[in-house]
Amino acid sequence: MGKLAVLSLSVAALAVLIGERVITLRHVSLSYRELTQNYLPNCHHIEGIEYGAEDITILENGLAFLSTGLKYPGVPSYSDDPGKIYTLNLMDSKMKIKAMNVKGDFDKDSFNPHGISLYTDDKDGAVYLFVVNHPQGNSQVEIFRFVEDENALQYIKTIKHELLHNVNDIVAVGTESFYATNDHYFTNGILKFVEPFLSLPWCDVVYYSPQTVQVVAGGFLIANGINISPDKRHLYVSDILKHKIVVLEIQKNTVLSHVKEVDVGSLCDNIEVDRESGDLWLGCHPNGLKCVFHDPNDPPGSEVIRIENILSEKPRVTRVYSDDGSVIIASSVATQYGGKLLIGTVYQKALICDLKL
Ligand SMILES: [Ca+2]
Ligand SMILES: [Ca+2]
Repeated sequence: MGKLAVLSLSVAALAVLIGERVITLRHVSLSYRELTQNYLPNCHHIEGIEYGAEDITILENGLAFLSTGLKYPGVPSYSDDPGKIYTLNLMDSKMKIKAMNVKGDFDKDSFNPHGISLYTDDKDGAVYLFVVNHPQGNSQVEIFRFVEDENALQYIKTIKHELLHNVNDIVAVGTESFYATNDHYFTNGILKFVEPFLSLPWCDVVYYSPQTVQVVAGGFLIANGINISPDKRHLYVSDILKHKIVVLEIQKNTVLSHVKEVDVGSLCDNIEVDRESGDLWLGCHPNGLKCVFHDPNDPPGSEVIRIENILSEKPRVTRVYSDDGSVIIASSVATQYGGKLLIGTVYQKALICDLKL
């Protein structure tokens, strides 16, 4: 066969591959989906949040922690300022955020917080905030102790490990131990783009303790949210491009068994778990393609999904809130407390609404 014929065949094969990939990615990103608006009463933006609150979690007493100002490849960033952690007291009708002061030998200028998780030590009641941090684009986990009377975070330690290479979210299970999700397999910029383009399911969940670090679950397309059931027996992992929440049972810290996958029909990001009912609250992207292009004239919308009775044979998946992006863009987390629903986003605002359950 002549060189020209080989070249022609190669170009044709590449064109077929790219065409197949484009069609697949349009389905994966749910780009055909029509969103039905579904609003809640008394929604308003949280004053002072303009550059995202990618993750939010709430203490038992109603104090919410917001991880803000994320800078991440492929995600717009409208501020050069370092990221910050804010608190918002949901028991206080003023609903004003407060920036947390970070104490100790910690580099605040490169702080780039992403997923967060709270852990309360049963022994002494001390509260720890675990934060995924990306200084200079790296991945590491910071552990802080919450100093309540000063609304401050006392820096304790930084954890880096080669298995914690693309950490997105985290759930703390001890004062120094956690499960974390990697949202990519590769660390190289081009390969990180190729990985989801080829739908390579190579993302994983890592268990970390001072004694043991190991991959405990794999096969995720992009694992970008993780949390634990109130009885600490099950882990929930969001596999955003498969539109599924994966349920894993913790046999031992390092031994997980696959229980089931629940379809959510949306690209869900972080997972918050109601400590009383065990319900899952999910901040989701209804249209992934719009998230990639983030055109201000055709913005990505937002969606909040609740899953009740996830361990039963018939989990109930409910769309609690939907917006086409005219109110809030690219929601990544939703969590509720005392009749209020908080919605955070990757790079834009945060919203608080009344919840009618
Ligand atoms: Ca989280
Ligand atoms: Ca996330």
